[in-house]
Amino acid sequence: MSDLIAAIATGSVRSAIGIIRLSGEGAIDCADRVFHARSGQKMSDAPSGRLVYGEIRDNSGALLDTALCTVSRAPRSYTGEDTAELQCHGSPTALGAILTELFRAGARQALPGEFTKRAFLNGKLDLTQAEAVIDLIDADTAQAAKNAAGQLGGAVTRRTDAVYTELLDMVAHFHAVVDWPDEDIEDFQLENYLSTLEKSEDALSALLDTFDRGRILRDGVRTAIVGRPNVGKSSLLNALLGFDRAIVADLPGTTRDTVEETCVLGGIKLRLIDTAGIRGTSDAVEKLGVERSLSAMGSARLILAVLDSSEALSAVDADIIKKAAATAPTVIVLNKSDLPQRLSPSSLPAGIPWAAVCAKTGEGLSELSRRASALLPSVPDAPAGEILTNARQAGEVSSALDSLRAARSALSDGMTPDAVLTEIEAALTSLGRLTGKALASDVTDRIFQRFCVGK
Ligand SMILES: Nc1nc2c(ncn2[C@@H]2O[C@H](COP(=O)(O)OP(=O)(O)OP(=O)(O)O)[C@@H](O)[C@H]2O)c(=O)[nH]1
Ligand SMILES: [Mg+2]
Repeated sequence: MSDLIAAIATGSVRSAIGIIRLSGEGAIDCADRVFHARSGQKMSDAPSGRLVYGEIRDNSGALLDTALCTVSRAPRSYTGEDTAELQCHGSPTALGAILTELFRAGARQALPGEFTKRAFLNGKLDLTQAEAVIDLIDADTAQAAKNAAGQLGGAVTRRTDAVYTELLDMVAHFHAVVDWPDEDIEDFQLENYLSTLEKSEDALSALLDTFDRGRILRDGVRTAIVGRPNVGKSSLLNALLGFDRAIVADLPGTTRDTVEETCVLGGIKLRLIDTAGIRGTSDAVEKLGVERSLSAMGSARLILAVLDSSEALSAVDADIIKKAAATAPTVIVLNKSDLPQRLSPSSLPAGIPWAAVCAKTGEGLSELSRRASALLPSVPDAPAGEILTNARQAGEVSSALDSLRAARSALSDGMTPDAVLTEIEAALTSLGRLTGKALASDVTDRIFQRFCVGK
């Protein structure tokens, strides 16, 4: 067991309950030094998982809080070590004082993520699950939370494990034949494994295909709001956010710099970027703003091209729409729908979705949200957790896939089994890195399990 760590698990905001967690060598004894059960029972004598009511006192005996304490013993705990949890009142000041007492009693401050790191090192979670913990905590939308929860339940690993096991069988078979020539092991024929390779490739590429959607789930869609000055871009930003973030004024050229804010629209997280109105200008600062608008448009995943529908479509409007549509999926926003209309939707370029909106009242925003969602990738019916959201994980799946493709082309080029197997082992190493397991011991275990070498 590792050294004893302690931390406030519930953050530093005032709340009804605040939890302090202890894990490692001596966790339960340490809890006993500051926590005194009303019943007089020691936590070291309490059964695992039972909530015990009592008092927390400092080393001079002064009462710091009344609390519930629970202990879990290794290996049946979150970290796999002895742990104790103190459920105190959620006062950051009182929690700080209790933590200080625990430090006095032998614990040290846990580093960020250290409890989960220990859970991983002790085999309680694999790497994808450990990463899901932080994704779940950080999730901004219900869908993102659901997916992270699914990953925490091991959904990513379940998908890749089937591939890992089949490839491992293949490698183990090869090594068994080469390394144990005297054993009665069925001859290794690479061709017999062609369908395994194809199936594995399909499974990994289907998983990788979910990453585009996954990135959106986790990080949100970079969405640029662009248009001529004064068409109502900042008003649209404020309307989508539900609060006044950007300055709105009846003065063209109000927004000079880009303004970024996050909102959730139709269950999708958008990272909105309000930009300076695009026009030819001699003002040096405004010119810089316009350059930023164009660069925000260039890096956007979605563009909202705003027009003032109380005016006829101008050449600048048409140019902005053309640029936007050539850059990223675009929705035309016909703003100011409350004013007499001079812009007919029929004058808009065909094939680009549009929505009539009044940024002042919020009318039409749900239609806009439907049009925008329709442009974003969706994974129909992907069960929760089976969408890849993490760039590291996607990188490993992608390199495993590259290795499998290389293996298959080596096979069809008539290369030796050795050359093909090297690629497959590379794929296994990538999949092993995905979940955090080491390949060498897996191959050895498999050889003995499957082929009963030496009995
Ligand atoms: N009637 C009406 N006026 C609107 C609407 N949306 C915005 N406005 C007005 O249009 C003017 C310009 O709005 P802004 O949101 O500042 O426009 P902008 O596109 O951000 O302008 P710049 O930052 O200068 O590029 C303000 O007077 C707003 O009150 C709308 O839906 N209806
Ligand atoms: Mg503005």
